[in-house]
Amino acid sequence: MRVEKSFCRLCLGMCGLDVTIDDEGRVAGVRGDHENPASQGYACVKGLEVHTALYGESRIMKPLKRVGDSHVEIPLEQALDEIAAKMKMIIAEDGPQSLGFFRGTGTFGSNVAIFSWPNLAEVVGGQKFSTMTIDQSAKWVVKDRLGTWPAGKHPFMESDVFLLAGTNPLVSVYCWDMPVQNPMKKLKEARANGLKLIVIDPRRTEMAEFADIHLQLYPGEDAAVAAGLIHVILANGWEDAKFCADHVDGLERLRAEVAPFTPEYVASRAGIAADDLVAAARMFAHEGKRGSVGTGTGVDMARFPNLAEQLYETIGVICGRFAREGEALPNPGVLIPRQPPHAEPVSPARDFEKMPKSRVRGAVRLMGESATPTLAEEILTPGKGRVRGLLISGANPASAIPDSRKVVEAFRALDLLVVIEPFSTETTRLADYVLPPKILFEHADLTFGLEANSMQMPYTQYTDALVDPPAGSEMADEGYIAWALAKRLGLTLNYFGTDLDMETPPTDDYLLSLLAANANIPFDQIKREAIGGRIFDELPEVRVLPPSGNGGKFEVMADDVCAEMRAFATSQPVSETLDQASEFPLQMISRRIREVSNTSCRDLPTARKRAAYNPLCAHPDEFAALGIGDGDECWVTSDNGRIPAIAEGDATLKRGVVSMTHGYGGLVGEDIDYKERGSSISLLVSLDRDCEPLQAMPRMSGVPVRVEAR
Ligand SMILES: Nc1nc2c(c(=O)[nH]1)N[C@H]1C(S)=C(S)[C@@H](COP(=O)(O)OP(=O)(O)OC[C@H]3O[C@@H](n4cnc5c(=O)[nH]c(N)nc54)[C@H](O)[C@@H]3O)O[C@H]1N2
Ligand SMILES: Nc1nc2c(c(=O)[nH]1)N[C@H]1C(S)=C(S)[C@@H](COP(=O)(O)OP(=O)(O)OC[C@H]3O[C@@H](n4cnc5c(=O)[nH]c(N)nc54)[C@H](O)[C@@H]3O)O[C@H]1N2
Ligand code: SF4
Ligand SMILES: [Mo]
Repeated sequence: MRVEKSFCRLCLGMCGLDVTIDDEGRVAGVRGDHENPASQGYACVKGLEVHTALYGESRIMKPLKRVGDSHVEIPLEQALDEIAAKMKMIIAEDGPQSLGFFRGTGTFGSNVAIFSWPNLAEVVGGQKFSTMTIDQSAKWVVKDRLGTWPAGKHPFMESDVFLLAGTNPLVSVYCWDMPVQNPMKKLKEARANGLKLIVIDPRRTEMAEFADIHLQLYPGEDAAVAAGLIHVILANGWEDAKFCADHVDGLERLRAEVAPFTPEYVASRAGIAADDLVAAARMFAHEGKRGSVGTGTGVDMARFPNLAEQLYETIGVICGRFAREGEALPNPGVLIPRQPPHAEPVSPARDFEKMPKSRVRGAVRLMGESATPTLAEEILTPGKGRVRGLLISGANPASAIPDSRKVVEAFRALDLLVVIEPFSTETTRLADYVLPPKILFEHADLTFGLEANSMQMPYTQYTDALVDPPAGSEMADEGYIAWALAKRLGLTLNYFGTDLDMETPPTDDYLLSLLAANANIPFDQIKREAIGGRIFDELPEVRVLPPSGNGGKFEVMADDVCAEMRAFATSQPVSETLDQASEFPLQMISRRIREVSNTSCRDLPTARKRAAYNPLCAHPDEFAALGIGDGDECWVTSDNGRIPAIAEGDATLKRGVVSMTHGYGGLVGEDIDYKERGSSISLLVSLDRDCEPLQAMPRMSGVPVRVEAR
């Protein structure tokens, strides 16, 4: 037995782990690494059982090829030959845009994989898809319409107030604006330093338990709440007037547009108390001096996501809550070095207006990606550019994309479906080829994705490959697969400006060295010193420079935002839809739980024991009003589908709101036992109705439903 340091890669937390390896060279157990300077011993229940996934029954051991209705094993190189031949044929017949490259959250399980698919798509000229456009695509829209402050927001740990809306990092271990490794510890530290917290969420979440003010709104009313907060801030002169004069365009227009959003009006729309709204505005903008606003999936999956996200970000803008001239950035960057930014905004680039739009529904492309909500239609709509071949890495879109009935129909219509996936999933069952990758402790890795997301200190971790893949398996990494396909297509793959040698397969270590090519610390030193994780606090601080004089302006009320504001103001308030006499009187939101991650980890021991199915949660009074008791079987129906569920009372939910965890259920059309596998809430969401017109983002939170006893 020996113990080695590594990190978990089941979610973006990338927690440091002590990995026990037995004499046969297999992982026998893992523990949170108390010496890891970032995660400080924290690991969630999934991480602690992660080794069981390595050797579990659902692990795919060899490349598979579909023959008729079943899969047979096929040697890797033969699979790659056949896949490349099919890709060539599709390109020759219909052009490279007929190939889609889909990247999911599983690519964060290997930091080389994060880049392999986009890089391959780039040289092939295919369409890029990812889960970001069924997640927080509104953030990309807002960057493009509001502008950015390159020096960044006030860091969470140095703030005296923070507003978090639609995010629950204590469970999700994910947030764009809060350090998430060991989030409870970080939150308690920040609170001990005097941080005040405002949480905006329809559920009294684990995070809301720590809030000084919890605005328990109806889902889909964030635009009202954010507009109301801005209204109160501007009405009292609590904005940073100097900052606005220097750096903001459109303030008077903003003032005019938020004028109708009085505390009383917002209170009646959103189901909160007017006094609480005013108190939150005061706490944030008047009493608090440092600190900003962070949002999560709750805001960006509900209706009017672009508007709501924009207004929340605008609160930070008008209060000038950004790192200013002379301040040191919290993280000078280890793998991704930061250049000293100037204390000024970059004007909105509106790149989404410059990219060609999708041929279906005219959805915009964001950051060069096609909109995932249009993928099924891209496949099913005849015409030039129809997606005929789809190559998926680290995703389970047959379950995760809303309206899975339509998605599965589309996947069945493909000429080529390739999935790089370690486990048997709903999507692998539809695939023509499945290529299993090495995972977790089987390959070397670097915490690149963590640094790119929320790491607010100069931290990085390197891990060696600690164990071999299971005996008798044939696995290939995403990096190798992308290289091998590019080679067969006669193309040269490029990582961060470096062309790969297309004669010699790249080693894992070489690809990682490219990830670290621009790092502030030489890769060799990282490999020596960051096993176990290391904060490189010897790196020189990066301080914010004075304005260059060529800076831009934030645009807080552009024409299209203004049009959305008016559409929202005239939309039916959620509070008016909750009448029991209406067809769909309740609002379904999703609920992340510690035991599973999206569609993943459902087969880990604790998930099987504690969370085999996903209950339907609602306030006990809600169930009482419906005549439904705890444990009763019921139906949940939306305008798009009906799923079975079992009721579980939960007083943390607002009346009128019900919640279930997403990622459960089986493949559409398969007969599964709900108590064993749960139900898919994807079936309740429509890809056609209630979408944000710009990027076709469906309404995935605040879905109108009806609940009846079964
Ligand atoms: N109704 C509803 N639907 C939702 C959501 C919701 O809140 N409500 N959330 C949405 C969000 S935010 C997202 S991001 C999507 C998630 O959508 P997906 O990314 O499609 O879902 P995951 O289950 O995270 O899929 C990750 C896959 O990667 C595999 N994997 C794990 N490790 C590796 C690895 O090292 N390499 C490779 N190649 N694969 C690996 C896992 O086994 C798993 O099958 O779901 C969305 N769907
Ligand atoms: N254990 C676990 N961890 C995960 C995942 C997982 O499935 N399980 N998924 C990973 C992924 S892919 C992502 S993107 C991140 C997401 O990370 P988060 O965005 O933090 O996701 P959630 O924990 O679902 O928090 C969303 C919150 O929004 C609230 N909400 C719902 N509707 C609304 C609304 O209309 N308005 C407001 N203001 N709030 C609303 C919900 O009640 C919930 O508390 O988590 C990641 N981490
Ligand atoms: S929070 Fe859990 S799943 Fe995520 S990295 Fe840490 S141990 Fe792994
Ligand atoms: Mo996500």
